[in-house]
Amino acid sequence: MSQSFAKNTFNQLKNKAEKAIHRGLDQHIKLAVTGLSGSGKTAFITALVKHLTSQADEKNLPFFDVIREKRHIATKIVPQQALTIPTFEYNKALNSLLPQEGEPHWPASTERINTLRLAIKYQSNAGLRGHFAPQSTLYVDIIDYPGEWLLDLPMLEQSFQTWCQQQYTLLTQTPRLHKAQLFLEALSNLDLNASVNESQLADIATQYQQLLKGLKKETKLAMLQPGRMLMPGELDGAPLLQFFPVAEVPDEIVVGSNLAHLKKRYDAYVKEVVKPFYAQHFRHFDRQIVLVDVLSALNEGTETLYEQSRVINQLLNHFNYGEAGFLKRLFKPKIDKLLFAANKSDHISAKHHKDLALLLDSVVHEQSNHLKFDGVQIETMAMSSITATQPRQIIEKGVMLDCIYGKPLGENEWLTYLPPQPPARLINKDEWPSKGFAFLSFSPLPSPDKRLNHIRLDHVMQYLLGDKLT
Ligand SMILES: Nc1nc2c(ncn2[C@@H]2O[C@H](COP(=O)(O)OP(=O)(O)OP(=O)(O)O)[C@@H](O)[C@H]2O)c(=O)[nH]1
Ligand SMILES: [Mg+2]
Repeated sequence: MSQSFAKNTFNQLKNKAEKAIHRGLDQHIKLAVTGLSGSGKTAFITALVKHLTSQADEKNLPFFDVIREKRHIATKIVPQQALTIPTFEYNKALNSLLPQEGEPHWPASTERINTLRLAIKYQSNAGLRGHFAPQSTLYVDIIDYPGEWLLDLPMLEQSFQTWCQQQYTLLTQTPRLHKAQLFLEALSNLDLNASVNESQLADIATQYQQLLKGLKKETKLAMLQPGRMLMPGELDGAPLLQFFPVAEVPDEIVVGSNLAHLKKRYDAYVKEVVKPFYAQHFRHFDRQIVLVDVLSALNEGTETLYEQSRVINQLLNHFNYGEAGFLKRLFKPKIDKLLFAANKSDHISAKHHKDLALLLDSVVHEQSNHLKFDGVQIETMAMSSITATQPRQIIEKGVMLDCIYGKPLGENEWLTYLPPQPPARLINKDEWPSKGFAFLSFSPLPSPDKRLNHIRLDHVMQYLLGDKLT
């Protein structure tokens, strides 16, 4: 009997110790904000900081437990841990959304990697019950980066040969084919087996870069590689970037030939650019939000929507997932909670948010099924980091219409408009509406009281951080 008493006491102590260590370990988390270019990463981070640092009230964030339970003390940006990476320019982003004077505008597209650390000070539940550590701080590390750079991650597993097969095939199909004519013509004049001709390679690489830039500007196609051709950062003009896909790469390549040079540059790009970027910044996350701009993809049609779906599913292969017991996390952090967010849901009426979430659910179904099996918690939500519209109900011919009101991007007039209903699952070409979809984009709303509005950002915070703030 005394033995079992001792065992029970020991177990209780062990439990307590584990809980204490657990609490200690949970003081830091790394949040992966993932999304293709234009999906809303920078806007999301700006909104997260703004709401936590200056709008953290119950009315604004009712579904974030730490706020609703009045346990949030204060949040602020604190010095980051990574000293070699520039700091996220929060004030710059906020000033463009809430300017002292003039029209608000969206923050610019991100050109280099940057980071930010948030400290959330709160009253722990344990503290409320009269135990030790009444106040705790959760540090949240976030990085922001050009979405284009994310597109390179699949290249980590591809040889020059397999990359060419994939990319060249895409260039010879709709919707790329007619835009790729000039590049394909220039390529047909290149003798791959001839001795290297640096200037010809540079010219064709420039053509390829123009093609990628044109595709980026005019479409929402997601498979545009190499990403640094679109957003070179410090690599602008480097020979490392002067490569492009060719029709066929034989197993044996003539030494010193044009083809040998292309392969060498591809290999160097993967080894010296993609790998270090991945190794330094894309490991060791604890939580992840994947922002997806499903509505813009719908605007363009089936090819874009399916390509976006393929790329997102592929990208997720590059993060570490799994159940994160405290010992496991100590040695190898893993993402144990993942949120797929159908962003910019303020572009549609509220009654269709559910359809949007269901559509995203079917876009990511392949990976999420797989990850759920491995014990990862997954949720899909329609949200908006920064709402740019207001709901308006209009009665037309006796029927109540749920419209939205806002200023379409690049226009001067305000508009009340009835947005289309998104499909509630991935639809194929035959099911696609004959006129396609036409969702509008909007400028940010002016805000005299200097507050930002959101849709379900509090649900997002609760899902990603709530359990770390108990
Ligand atoms: N209506 C609405 N539009 C948004 C929202 N978030 C982003 N946008 C729009 O999407 C655009 C891109 O958002 P960013 O936050 O710059 O996207 P990003 O993922 O950081 O893009 P890169 O820096 O290019 O990788 C913005 O300029 C806005 O037009 C949102 O919550 N609501
Ligand atoms: Mg950005």
